[in-house]
Amino acid sequence: MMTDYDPNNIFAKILRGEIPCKKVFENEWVLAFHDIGPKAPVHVLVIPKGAYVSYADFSAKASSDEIVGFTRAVGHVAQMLGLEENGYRLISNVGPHSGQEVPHFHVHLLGGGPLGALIG
Ligand code: DGP
Repeated sequence: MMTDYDPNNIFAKILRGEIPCKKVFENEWVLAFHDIGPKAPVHVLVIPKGAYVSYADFSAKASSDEIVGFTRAVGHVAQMLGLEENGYRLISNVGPHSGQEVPHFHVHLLGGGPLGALIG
């Protein structure tokens, strides 16, 4: 299922500054920005700066520094946005069954209000 990285995907264009985004946070490892079609009061996407198609690709190929940098940045963004107090949800879609639209690895960070049960 793992496909080659398409350097013309939308998030690659956002990373290159070719398409604008509402930036929330950036460091050497990640860019975080508001989703164009929010599914919760707060809906932010966190993407690594490296070229990875999906979580599967990222977890297999990224360096330990990138993985730690990304993981910490997701936590930092959640805290920055004030989501720690009442909680939030992290989702990463991988491949066609999940409905992954954009083939650049990303985590959806959803919160800011009750989200409803996803599982259970
Ligand atoms: P996924 O299905 O997990 O690949 O989610 C992709 C998300 O990306 C989806 O929630 C909508 C969002 N999205 C798509 N195009 C753009 C864009 O140009 N800008 C922003 N900010 N978000 C986008």
